[in-house]
Amino acid sequence: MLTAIQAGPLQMAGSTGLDVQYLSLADLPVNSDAWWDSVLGLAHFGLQPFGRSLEQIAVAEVSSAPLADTHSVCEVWRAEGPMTSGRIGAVRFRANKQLLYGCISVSENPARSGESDNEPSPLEQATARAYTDLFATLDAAGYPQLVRIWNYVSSINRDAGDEERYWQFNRARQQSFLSRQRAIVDTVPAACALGTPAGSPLVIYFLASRVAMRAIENPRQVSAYYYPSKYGPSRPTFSRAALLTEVAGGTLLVSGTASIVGHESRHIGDVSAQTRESMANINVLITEANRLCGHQHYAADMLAYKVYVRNPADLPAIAVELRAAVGQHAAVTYLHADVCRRELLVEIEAVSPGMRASH
Ligand code: 3EB
Repeated sequence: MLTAIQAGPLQMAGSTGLDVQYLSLADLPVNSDAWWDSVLGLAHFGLQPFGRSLEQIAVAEVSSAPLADTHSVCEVWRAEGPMTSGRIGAVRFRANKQLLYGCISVSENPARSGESDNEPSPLEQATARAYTDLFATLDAAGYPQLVRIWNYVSSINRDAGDEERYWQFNRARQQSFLSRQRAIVDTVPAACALGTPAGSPLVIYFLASRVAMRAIENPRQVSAYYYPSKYGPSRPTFSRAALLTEVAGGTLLVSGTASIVGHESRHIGDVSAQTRESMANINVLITEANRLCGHQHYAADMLAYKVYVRNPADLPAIAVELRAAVGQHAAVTYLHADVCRRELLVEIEAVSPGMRASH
């Protein structure tokens, strides 16, 4: 009787909720259709290929190694079905009624050298191609609101011509938003942009929605879309966090967050202090999210974290600070990756768990 009463409203609340799990390859079931039915998308992190072909599931393959005993980590996004899967251009996607997960991998074409003044560099061309197909997918599938984008750019700190590759990525990204008549301030998606090993393709995965999300900025930081031009001629197009509305599960998605106050990098050379500053920024975003939703719903110890570490030797120092900030129970996944400013040693992103009644 009690179960029957609870099943009604709780199932409703959970019908579009979003959840994330971090699993090793060995944890993925081979023969359980039911388990895969509620997978919205998957991102695999490791130097080896994912190695399984799943017809209905879109798998992003990111060549960043986990800094743990396992060779790979699977980030599994879950939502309630029914779901449909498909492909538009180079994007693979899977979607339920309100949310779409998509991923894309584009190789840079070195034959198009980009040496001449007018021709976009290979990275800019790859970025433009990826975002063209990404926006085409949102239009065709009907999920207009970009919520969160993960960008993995090979050799992100390397100089190319007289600028950094991250600057080229920023130019092409901003241009892609503009050419689609999309906003490049205020209502932009949460995001991150990390460096992968030389020669890796550009890998992008993303979440989009049929319902609105709230973009959140950090009062301690200048919005990235208003950074001064010393950080590159084209500003980065992202918000500090995205908050899905309650109908979409109320999930909080915190962008890649680093040791930046105002617009300046802080604590150069001190990885422990950079970790503390990054967590101070995330705590401010949690406070902002609670203010927007009107009650104390989000807390640091209930988020799941992904931590990008530039130098693997820094892992112990980072882990000490992180546990002090988030407690022993929060899920934390460490990955080896370059952060987009050379002086930044660590970057942290986070997701609130789903509010789903089941699983
Ligand atoms: C920063 O706050 C650090 O270019 O998409 C964080 C999150 C960073 C997203 C992006 C970059 C991006 O500026 C770097």
